[in-house]
This record gives sequence, structure tokens and C-alpha cells, in this order.
Amino acid sequence: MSYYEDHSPGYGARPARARLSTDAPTLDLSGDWRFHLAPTVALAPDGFWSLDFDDSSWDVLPVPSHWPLHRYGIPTYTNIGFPFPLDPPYVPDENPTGDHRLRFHLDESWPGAVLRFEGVDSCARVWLNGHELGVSRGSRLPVEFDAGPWLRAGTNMLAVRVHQWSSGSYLEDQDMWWLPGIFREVSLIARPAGGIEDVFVHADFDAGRGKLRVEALTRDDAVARLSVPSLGIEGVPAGIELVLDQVDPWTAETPRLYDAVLATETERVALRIGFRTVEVSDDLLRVNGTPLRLSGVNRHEHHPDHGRALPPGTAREDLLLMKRHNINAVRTSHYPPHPEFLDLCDELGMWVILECDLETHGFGFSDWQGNPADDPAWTDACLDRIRRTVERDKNHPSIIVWSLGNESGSGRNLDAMAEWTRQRDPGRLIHDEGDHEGRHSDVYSRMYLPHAEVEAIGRSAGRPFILCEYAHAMGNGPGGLAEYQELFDRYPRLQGGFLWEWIDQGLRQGERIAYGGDFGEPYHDGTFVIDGLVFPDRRPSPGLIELKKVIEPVRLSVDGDRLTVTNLYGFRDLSSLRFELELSSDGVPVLSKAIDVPIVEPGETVEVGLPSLPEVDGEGWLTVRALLATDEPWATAGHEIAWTQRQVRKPLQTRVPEPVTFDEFVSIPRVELWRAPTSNDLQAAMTEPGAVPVAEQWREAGLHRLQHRVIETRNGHLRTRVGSAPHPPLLTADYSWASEEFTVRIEPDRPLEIARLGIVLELPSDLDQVEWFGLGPGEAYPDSRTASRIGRYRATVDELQTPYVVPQENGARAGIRWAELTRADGTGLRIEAVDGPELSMTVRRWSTEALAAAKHTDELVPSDRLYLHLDVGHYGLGSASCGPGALPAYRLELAPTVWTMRFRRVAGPSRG
Ligand code: IPT
Repeated sequence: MSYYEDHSPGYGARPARARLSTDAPTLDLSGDWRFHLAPTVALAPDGFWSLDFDDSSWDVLPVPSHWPLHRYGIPTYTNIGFPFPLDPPYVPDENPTGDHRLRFHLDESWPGAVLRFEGVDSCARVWLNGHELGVSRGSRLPVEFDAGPWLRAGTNMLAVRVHQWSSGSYLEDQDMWWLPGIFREVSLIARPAGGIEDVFVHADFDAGRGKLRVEALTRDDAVARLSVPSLGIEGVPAGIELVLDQVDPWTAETPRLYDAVLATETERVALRIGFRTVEVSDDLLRVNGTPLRLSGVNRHEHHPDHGRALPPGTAREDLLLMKRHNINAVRTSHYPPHPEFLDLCDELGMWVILECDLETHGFGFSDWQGNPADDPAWTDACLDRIRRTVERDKNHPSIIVWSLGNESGSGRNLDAMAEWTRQRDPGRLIHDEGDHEGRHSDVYSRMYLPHAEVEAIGRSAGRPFILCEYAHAMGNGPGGLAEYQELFDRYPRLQGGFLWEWIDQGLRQGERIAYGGDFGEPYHDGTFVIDGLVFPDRRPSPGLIELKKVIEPVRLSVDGDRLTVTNLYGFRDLSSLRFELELSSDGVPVLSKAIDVPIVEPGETVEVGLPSLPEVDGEGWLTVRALLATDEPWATAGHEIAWTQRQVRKPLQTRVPEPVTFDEFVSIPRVELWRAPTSNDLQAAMTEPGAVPVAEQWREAGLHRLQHRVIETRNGHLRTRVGSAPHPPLLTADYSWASEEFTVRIEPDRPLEIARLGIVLELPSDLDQVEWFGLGPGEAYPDSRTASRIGRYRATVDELQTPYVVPQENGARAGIRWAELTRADGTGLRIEAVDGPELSMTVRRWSTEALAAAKHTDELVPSDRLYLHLDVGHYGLGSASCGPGALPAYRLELAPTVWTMRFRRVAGPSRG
């Protein structure tokens, strides 16, 4: 059996230990390396590791990187199935093998030094100056080799052979791109005699007191001493337990860290200590005694140009975005992230479920026969992975739970991993999403359950419950977030969840963003990799804006002249916030004022009186907002945390007679029942066996190719029959004009689920400046609209498009009172909602058919006109791409409907 196919974790590595911030000399070996790629192992050059091997004809590759993102081979995307035959532990002969060589200079020899790799995908064999150091697997895990004996003053030569496929690949079936390479840093770290090998900080917070014990493993029995200046601790020998009366606890809301130094005569290690105690008590997951409320996301490491070789600063960008959107928890799906991310979680405050690099999902294709999570042949490999996970990251206060992996079925090796973890670190909890019975998992964790099942769990007793994945954010969606949150709020056992997933894992390919199949992969899972809350360039999608509102940690509501403020934080009062009200008339702010809110303790609610407000002429709305009063490390003063809106005056119906301006129309209005299917419309709800995707039902009914037949025209009235081959007609539509008003009346022939109910108008393409009074500024669909608020907004038609990587229905603005579409000279068309169900507006430069046909955004070519959709109904978004479809209340049935709009000409430049 080859070294890259045996079951072992490899050989030659030093014992796993914490990643330490040391003052020992460290040489970062990142940079330009010599590189050669062979399509098979057999074709890789023999002896490339020897000092005198001639690599002058080799290419240059930056390290860290993934070679397929530098034009060597291709990235491959699969979700569940392995992209090679399921024949463990063997891999195909077609095994891209990247040979890497680096010459580096040392002024003197570094006798005890270790060579550290932070991450190599998937199997590395390492030589230093011609001596083999060993073999490692475990792509997202660090490995260290003793390098000292072979290092020398002068030029040294490091050679690394990386195989894309190895036995380790069977343990790394995460839903993401397969991206081989040395994708995290490589460094040489001097190990002084009498230095510090490993540190384990135990810092509890119990009944107002800190308990601190720092375990140290030193070389040569050296004594390590601890200093924490701000706690008055100076040179206390490691291993002694200290009880501290005056410490502030660490929480994700109040991330208090104490800078500390652990030192021997020869080495100093900097530590950042956070005091907190994690436990399950009375069936609740608690930190420092307080039950947690996790508003989390699953985070893969992804960058559209660099894959999982994240450029510096990306981790911070993610965390700032998360904090600014009220997210308080991250599951590091499905592997330990770059360590920088965890340093920042400690510093900025985030609850972390740290997941081991283990997923064997593809064994589902063999009915879980030979699942490495159960087969004793793989025990060492599994234990090696959890050891390297826990040892590397054990000193991060942000990590509260160790997760054994993802989608790995169940089995003896998971049991063994749990047992080892509990022994090694009793201070944290264990998560294993496959362990529904609670063999070793401290929390009951499930994924993608529909609301009703979550509610049933909420009503029952048992281990604390979390949704480790829910609300699949693929394409336009998810819908139904607010309803999940209501359940989390109602039932204490439901301690929150983690949306799937943080970022769309699209890769840049020229001008466009690519997904599975775009690189010519013979076996792939297509668009399923595009399911994030932020787009690949990290711009927030509407789903993230919705999430921010749904999980806001401060709940505001206005009733009459009373404001109710509920503090949903667990650990901080609201003194860092200021509150502000704004009164608007027809969307125009007329007054704003600060509101005094007394201190609100965690979990408490207060009521305050609002100042009396002047009468307004138009439709009146009161908006109350909670804003940061001062800068936080993750946002500046004024950043909005929470808000609420309440209508304080109904609109007056004003009638402004004016001629109807149908000369602006390129076509007459016609009924539309279809939309460009969303990623959710295209999948059958996983939770309803036998369900058919709604998009398929709509297609079956022919909603995408309606035909119209005029059966009657009278003065100002048109009656049509509307249907689709080969079925009998679906409905009768009446359109009537009376003065400037336009009424649509729908009379269905039979009940039917439809995608939307509305009319579409074609307009000249220069009417592309849009202003509206209604909900905004972003898009809103029936089950994803809590983030939009009443106001007056402006955008160009192009700005109204949401750039979903996979083109699909998007951009609806709801609650439209009026909208104006004007051209550069200020003339154009005004639409007013007069009567009937709430009106929503979608306007774009292409037809619904063209939007539905496009596979990538660069295929959306502006036509010579605008398509304006004025709808009175939309089917909910749901989350059927992985999870439940739209809740029953958000499904759309064809029903008798009447609505009236007013169309007016906008005369010219001097509008108020
Ligand atoms: C679930 C996986 O755990 C996650 O990695 C991702 O693939 C997600 O689905 C969908 O994007 S597994 C699913 C089949 C329940």
C-alpha cells in the first residue's frame, strides 16, 4: 500500500500542541516556491527532493496557494459524492501531484527548530536538505516536523510533494471545492533549550470569581512562570491554581481578554486569557451560568480568487460583517479555520463551535458500509484529527464547543474521539450532529428541520437543542427566518442555530463567477455551492439583511405613545446604545428626537413614554432605532442595532384627475403568473417526501408561456381569457380604465398554485430612474421582508437588480404606495396603488424568460425596453433547496382578485 493510501495519519510528525505566539525566532517561508505538477504520481519526477536536483525549468508558484487557482489543473466541486470511485482507502492513478521546492537561507544553524505547516491539502511528504521528515494528512490541520538536525547555516532546501488525493480524502468530504495545495503558511520555528513546548490555559469564571491555572509543558524541565500584569500576577510558577476576586468574565458580548506572558529563561509566550465557564445545567447550555441564545452562521473559508488560502484581512472582514449584522456565533464548518480567525473571535467576541476536519458523507453511496467513522482501521486517523484540532486551539476562550465533524454517520471512532476530547478538555462541550441519541454529544443538534418539528422539540424536555444548519441561504432566500426565531424566543430549550451558510463559494472565472461544472469537472454538484448570506465578493445579500433584523438583540415596539424595549443580550445592559425616533410624512422625515431609555439589564424589558408628536399631512410613520452610542471595535458610533416602525397616520386618498398616459407603454399590460425560478423553487422540499419542486408544478401548468385571447372590448374595458397549452383556460382577466385609474380583475377557472399574480408592462428603456414610497430599500418577498421599512427611496433600474450568482427572480420592492420611473430629463411615468392587495414592483431590462434562461449573470443582456412587474401576490421563498418549502401561509393560490392603480404622466424637471 502506498504511503498516501494507507489508513494512518502519516508518520514522522511531532506531537500536536497549541499554536503559540512565541518570541523564539520564526522564519515565515511563504513566498515564491518552485513548482511542478504531474498528472499522476508515476509521472512525478524522481529524486526531486535531492539538493542537486535541477529545478531551473520549473514554474514559480506562490505559497500559500491552491495550484488549481493558478492555472494548474482545475477546481472540482462536489457536495456529497466523492469525485472518484468509492474504493477506500485507495485513490485513482490520476492523482495530481504537485512538487514544491524552496531554497532558504539561515545565518546560523537552528538546532532545535521545527518546521510547521498550517495546512496542506491533502497529503504532504516532506524532505529537508534531502532527508525525509515525514508524511502528513489532515488538510486543515497543522503538522510539525523536527527540522533541527538537518538544518544548516547557509542555503537549505525544503521539498514538499503534495498529492491531491490520499486516504485522507475519504475523511474530507465537505461540501466545497476540492482544492489541493500548500494553502496555509509554512514556517520554521526555533525551539530553544529550556523553551516552552505547550500551554493549556484553564480560566473559569464562577460566581463572580476567576479561577486560573496555566499548564505548561517545557523542555529540559524548565520552570515556566506566569505574569498577568493587570491582575497583579507576577512570575507565578505554571500549574498553580489562582483564585481571583476581581476579574471580568469573557463573553462574546463582552470579550474581556487579559494579556499574559508565560516565560522560561529562554522563551516567552504571549497569551490572551478569557475567563468563562461553559456547562450544561438544568438542560440548558450556559456560559457563566447564563443560557445562550445562538444567532449563528456556518462559515467555510472562501475567497473567489484564492479559495481557502484566504488573503490576510479576510477573516477580520468576515467577523466585522458578522458583528455588524448581529451574528453572535460561528460553527467553523467543517474544519478548523485559519488560526487568525480564532484570535479575532476572542478579541471581537463570538461564540464558536470549532469543528474537526472530518466528513465521510460520500459513504452514503455504499449505505455507510466501511464508514471510516466506524471502521477500526481508521481509528488512528480519526483520533489524530481530533487531537490536532483540540491541541491547536485549546486556548481560545471563544471556543465553547468541540464538534467531532460533519455528516459522518455514527460509529466507534466518533465515540473514541468524544471520549478522548472529554478527557483532555472537560471545560468544553461536545457536538456531533449525527448523534441524535446523545451517545456522547452534550447538545441535541439537527439540521434543516421544518418549523413544526423544531417546535415539537421545543415543547419536549431533554438536552439543549440547536440547529447546527438551517435556513439554506441558496439564491433568493431563505424564507421563514422570522418564524424560526419566534420558536427560539418562545421555547428555552431551543438555543438557536447556525444558518447555512456564510458565503457563496463561487470562484472567479474571467468576468464571471463560476460554480460546479464550469471548469469542466466530469462529476460535480452544479450550483449547490452558491448558498451564502454574502456574495462571493462579500457584499451582503438580502438574506443577510433579513437575518440581521430577525436576530436583533434588542426588541423594540411602539404602542400608542409607549415604547417597549427588551434587552435580549445575555451579558450586557443597553447603556452602550442610544435611542432615536423619527417621524415621517409620506416617507419624508419631518422630525427626529433622542429618546431617553433607562438602563435595561440583560433579559429585562422596560417601557418608556414617547414625546407627543405633531400631526402630519401625509401617511405618517414613526421609526424608533437603537444605535451604538460610542465606537465598538467592530463598528462606529451610530451603527444601527435594532429598529421598529409603526404607522401613526393613514394616508388620505387624494384624487388628481389627469389624462392616462398609455403612450409611455411599449405594450399593453398583461397578466403574469410566473417568475424566474429561484434555487429554492427548483428543489422539492427535503422534508416532504414525494414533493415536487414548485417550479416543476408551474412549468407543468404552463405558467411560463401564457397565451391571451381578447374576448370583449368596450370603451375603456378589455376582457381576455388567459391560459396555457394544452390545458383549458386558467382565468378571465378584465382590464378597465376609468379616468386615470386602471383596474385589473382576475376570475380564476380553477384553483392553482402560482408563482406570482400581477401584470407586466413594457416601457421605454430610458425610464430607468426609479423613486418609490413603500418598503425598502432592499427586496422583499412574503416570507423574507422584516428587514424592509417604509420610506421614500431612489435607485436606478440596474441598482434594483440583486446580483444572485445564479440568475433568478429578484428585486421585488413591496408595499408600493407610488413609484415613478423617469428619464434623464425628469419626464416619465407615475404609478399609484389605489385599491386592492399590497402592490409590489419589479423592474428590469430583461424579460422573465431571459432571466430564467440565463445560467450566469454575464448572460443577462439588456434588451431595448424595461419590463415593469406590478404584482399583488408572490409565492414565498421558503428554503426547499435544502430544507422545508414556503410555510403554508406564504404559498400563493390563484384566487378572485381585483386591484386598482393610477397611471400618471410625470411632467418634468421641477418636482418637489
Ligand atoms: C448539509 C451539509 O452538512 C452541508 O455541508 C451542506 O452540504 C448542506 O447540507 C447543503 O448545502 S447535508 C444535507 C444533505 C442535509
